[in-house]
Amino acid sequence: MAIELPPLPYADDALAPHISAHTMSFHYGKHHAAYVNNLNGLIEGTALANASLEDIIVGADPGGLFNNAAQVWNHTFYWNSMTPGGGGDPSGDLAAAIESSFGSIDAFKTQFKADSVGNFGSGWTWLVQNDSGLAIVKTDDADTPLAHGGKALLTIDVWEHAYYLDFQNARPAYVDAYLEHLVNWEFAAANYSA
Ligand code: MN3
Repeated sequence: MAIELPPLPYADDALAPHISAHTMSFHYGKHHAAYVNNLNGLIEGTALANASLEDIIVGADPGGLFNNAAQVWNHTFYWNSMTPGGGGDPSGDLAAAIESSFGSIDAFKTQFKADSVGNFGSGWTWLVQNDSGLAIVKTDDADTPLAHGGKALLTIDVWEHAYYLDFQNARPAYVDAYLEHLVNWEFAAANYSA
C-alpha cells in the first residue's frame, strides 16, 4: 500500500495573509507531494512496500529513504501545528508544563523564535516532550525527533521554501506570524501526555 499525501487540515488559503495559497500551492502541492512520490518510488517492490511511515523513518539509514520519509511525516505534522485563528497562549496542563520547563510562556516563545531564526540553513524547530519535561529541539534538513525517541508536540518548518514567497528572506517575521497568528496549541495539547 503506497504512502498517501494527507489532505491539508484546512483550505489552502485559510492561513492567509500570513501563509498564502501561493505558498501552499508549492509547499504542499509540490514539495510535500514530491516527498510522497519519491518515497513511494523508493519502497515500491521492496520489503518496505507495506510498512508504516513511522516504521520506515525509525528503521532507515541516513540517505534518500530516510530524508523523503521523514519529510513526509514532518510536513504533515507541520500543517497540523498551525490553524486558522491560531496563536495566543496554551492553557491547562500544557501551559503548566511549558512554565515549568521554560519559566514562562513568553520565555518559551522567545527561545523558540531565537532557535527558529538561528537554525543555520534548512531545518525544523520543535517543541518536544521527553522524560525530564519539555524542550526545544532544532533539527537539520529532514531530521526529526521521531528518529531519536522524542515525542513532538509542535513544529515550524524553517526551510526557505516555507516562507520565501510570503516573507522573502525575513525569517524572523515568518516566525512571529507563526507564533502570533498560526500556532495550534490544541494540537500541541493533544500530543502532550500529562
Ligand atoms: Mn517544507
